[in-house]
Amino acid sequence: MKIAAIYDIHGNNVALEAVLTEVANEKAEKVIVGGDLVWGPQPREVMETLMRYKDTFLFIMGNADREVAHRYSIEDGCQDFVAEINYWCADQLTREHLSFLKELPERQRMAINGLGDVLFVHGSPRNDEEAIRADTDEREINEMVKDTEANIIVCGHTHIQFDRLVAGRRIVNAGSVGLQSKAKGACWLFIHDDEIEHKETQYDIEKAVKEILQGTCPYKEDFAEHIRNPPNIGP
Ligand SMILES: [Mn+2]
Repeated sequence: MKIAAIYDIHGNNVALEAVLTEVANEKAEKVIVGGDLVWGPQPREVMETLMRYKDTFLFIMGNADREVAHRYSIEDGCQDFVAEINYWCADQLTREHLSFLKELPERQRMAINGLGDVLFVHGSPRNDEEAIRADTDEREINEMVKDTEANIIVCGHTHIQFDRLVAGRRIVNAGSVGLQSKAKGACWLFIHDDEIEHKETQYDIEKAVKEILQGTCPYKEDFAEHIRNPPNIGP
């Protein structure tokens, strides 16, 4: 079984298209889209791309999908620029897109030959806003994972790939397709046989920048700068 896990697309459609091309070339039989699909500069383009696969891919919700779909504001605890982008993204989407985002499930769980029970979540198994990082303390992780029996947990949310044996589990972060830190390319996971492989697909960053700057996203210059020069620290 070949499975692709593509997380944190964050409204970067050029990166998404490049990853989907590689996923198809690798002949992945299942694709899991790990949340935070649209919060970013090209929400409509990304949703239109993903909707071609709505009946074949598996999806989970990221915190930003909920925030966009329900138009979270400063009163809901968002920073002002986050709230501004939430509203703008929601305005770009159709009613169908918004209901699709609202109905995304929290998790996907799969028995994979050679690997066992694998749980796919956005943040941590207990909360999609909770960050698991390469250096998160084991005691903190113990609390986050104690209610799941899965021996492997695939997560995202923090936009940097890692693969750790911690808290009695293997925890693998897929990295971010469209708003990566510590990587120039579009990051994702390729699971094949009993291997979990980190992938980084090179994509046309200047094409993405051009499309972003032609659009009307608030803070579009910041998004363009981010994907040209990804920071070393995740969100
Ligand atoms: Mn997130």
